[in-house]
Amino acid sequence: MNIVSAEVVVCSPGRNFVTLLVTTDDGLVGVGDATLNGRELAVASYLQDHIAPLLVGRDAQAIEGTWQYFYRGAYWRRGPVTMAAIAAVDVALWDIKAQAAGMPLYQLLGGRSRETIRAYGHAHGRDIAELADSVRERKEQGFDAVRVQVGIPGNDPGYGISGTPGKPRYEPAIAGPRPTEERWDAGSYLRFIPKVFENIRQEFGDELDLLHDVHHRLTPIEAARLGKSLEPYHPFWLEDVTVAENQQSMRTVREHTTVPLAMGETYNSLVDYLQLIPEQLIDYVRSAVTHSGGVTGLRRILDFAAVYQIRSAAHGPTDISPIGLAASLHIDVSHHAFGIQEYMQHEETVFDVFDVGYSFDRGAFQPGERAGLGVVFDQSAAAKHPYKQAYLPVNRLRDGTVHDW
Ligand code: KDG
Ligand code: MG
Repeated sequence: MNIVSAEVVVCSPGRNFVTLLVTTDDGLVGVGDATLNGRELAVASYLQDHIAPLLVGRDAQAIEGTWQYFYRGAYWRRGPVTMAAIAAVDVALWDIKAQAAGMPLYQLLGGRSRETIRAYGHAHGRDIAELADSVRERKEQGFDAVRVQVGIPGNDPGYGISGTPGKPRYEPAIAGPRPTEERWDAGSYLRFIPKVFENIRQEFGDELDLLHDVHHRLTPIEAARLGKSLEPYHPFWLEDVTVAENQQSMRTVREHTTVPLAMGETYNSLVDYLQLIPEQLIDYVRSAVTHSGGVTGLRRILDFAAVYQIRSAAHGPTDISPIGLAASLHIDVSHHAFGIQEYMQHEETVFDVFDVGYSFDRGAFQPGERAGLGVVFDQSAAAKHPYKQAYLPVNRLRDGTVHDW
């Protein structure tokens, strides 16, 4: 079964997505997600200009060989652009293989390891009262694990907070010619967050799992202090407490707190974890199929993590398209090392373009029983939503110094 065409579509049904469509000589079409938030066109060009011409004529069944051909064969390995492009090829080929086999992808990945896929939802508010309303809403939807993000008094609405009153969703990538800017102050953040956890625990009790994303903003010793101060409220995890490049930092955090730690949404391969995993400096890997070389790349990471009792927690924000999310769900249901799946719901317009076979009910997913990945991409619907330039925000300290976002 040979590949006869590989087409890249960039569309924006509410937000930007990069989709790869791979067609075989017997008419099967596999889809892959290559969305890299705020840098979409770089991956589109990588796929269009450097990968698509080499894909045509290759054996669609040779997934591992094709993965290695684009990973090793390019000489320039790794990096978010390369690995998102390889991910899209890999997922499209797995989709084709499972369609050809007439079974949902998870069956090819070994079949079920569990009955349902537990997901955590997002809650946010400009203050604690608004956050509590948002947590209540998630509980009513059936979530029993909720990520809590809140505005810090005296600061602009920052990471994870919708600045628009009444806007239920937080979408960080804002369409426009330049990034928006936010301001950040670690001192007021560190003083306020324990009060937030205290209030939310008081109102919602001990059973609800609470997660929090620091988004790389603290120094290691600040992160250690945050962890210690939150221990009485037993968070499910703290995510990205410090910059992800220097893995050594996580040792300082680990030595000071028993709060579980999650990291990895900005990583793109197994080798990014060569210190964090064997030294057991984290409890959850946050890699997504879309940003870590596809089903093939992510399964390698999870097999390695499993040796050290570290579990998966696939990144699932709105910038992972329904194709990337579906691929994740097939791994979630089949891999032994599953921990939890992030779910930041897509806007309804997204489903005009992506017809999905997965389902979500009362805090849990099912990957669906359609053959393949289970997602059908509607190219004519996509054409009605052209690409819009959009950027993630830039973060600054109070004095204007650029800081980690
Ligand atoms: O593109 C960046 C977002 O996906 C990221 O900021 C979301 O941190 C995030 C999360 O945990 O979902
Ligand atoms: Mg995160």
